[in-house]
Amino acid sequence: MTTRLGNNDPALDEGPDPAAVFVLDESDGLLLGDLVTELTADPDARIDADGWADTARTLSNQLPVRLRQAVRRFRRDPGVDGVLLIRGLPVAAETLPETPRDSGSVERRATTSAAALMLVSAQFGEMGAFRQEKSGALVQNIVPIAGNESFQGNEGSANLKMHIEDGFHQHRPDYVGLLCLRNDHDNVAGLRTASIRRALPLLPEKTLAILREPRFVTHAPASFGAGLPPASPRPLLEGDPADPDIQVDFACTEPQGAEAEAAMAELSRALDEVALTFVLEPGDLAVLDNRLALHGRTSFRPRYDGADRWLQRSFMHLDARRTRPVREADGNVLA
Ligand SMILES: O=C(O)CCC(=O)C(=O)O
Ligand SMILES: [Fe+2]
Repeated sequence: MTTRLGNNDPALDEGPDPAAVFVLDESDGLLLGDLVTELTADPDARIDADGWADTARTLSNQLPVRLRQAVRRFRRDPGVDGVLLIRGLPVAAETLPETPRDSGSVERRATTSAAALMLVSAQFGEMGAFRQEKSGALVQNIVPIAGNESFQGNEGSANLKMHIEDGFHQHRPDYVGLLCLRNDHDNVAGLRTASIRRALPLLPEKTLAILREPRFVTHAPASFGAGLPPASPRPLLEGDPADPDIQVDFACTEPQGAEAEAAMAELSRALDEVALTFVLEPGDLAVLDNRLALHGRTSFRPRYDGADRWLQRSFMHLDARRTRPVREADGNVLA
């Protein structure tokens, strides 16, 4: 993994807060390997069926203590960057199949990387997915799709604008996990993140006051398909003015009027200035606190030859009870 700050000032090339990087050591790896073996033993097992995720949740309590401590700390205080980078997860790089090329690609089989992703995700919260996106699968493949190069969504390969995941949705995930299985051929695709905690001091109070008013409409992203009710105007910053939550999608949020538009442009500039870029390596899992940190992606050139960039994504909610009204039969899929 390499990281750099978004302002391209080499003097500031310090990457994320060091406390926000967790590297699995050899004994952690062995322990995690045993849990993965247990979850992947049955070749017919399906992640989204038959209580597989329940087993993953139970087994996740046997993850290395150091890792569970880091996750618990991050849940209490996600730090100035709102991202925890966990390095060294098993992804079976030697036997990894070709990068999927189908639109809407998901992983239903209990593969090594999917099992590792679910085990760690289960310590952050309840794994969930939206029925309207990626068919509600808990493990979603993030891969470039031919013909969708300029798409503002996970199937594109052009610069992907900064966004909170599912900012339009009442039950947007509290955490998003992105596990790298394979980076792009040129090793230039970067996950970008930017936290409101870092950007806040750069914004004048006059601008912040506008961002706290309900003057912004966030629409569902293209990946959600059509048929959702129209969104109503909301603030972009909510909660304690000194440490607010942020909800904005620079591809899907529409400011209402010139003043709101100018404030949103200022917010965008401030976030760009503090953004981090992570060129992830296989086995790197970035977990974002979706209340504080936006994410996006730099552009890259896919070849569609089976060796393209491949991430697996998970969503986590902190409270299963809060999402219960929209989860059918108390399952993992949000309607
Ligand atoms: O490709 C990436 O690094 C991030 C894509 C993205 O925004 C997502 O999968 O939610
Ligand atoms: Fe995203």
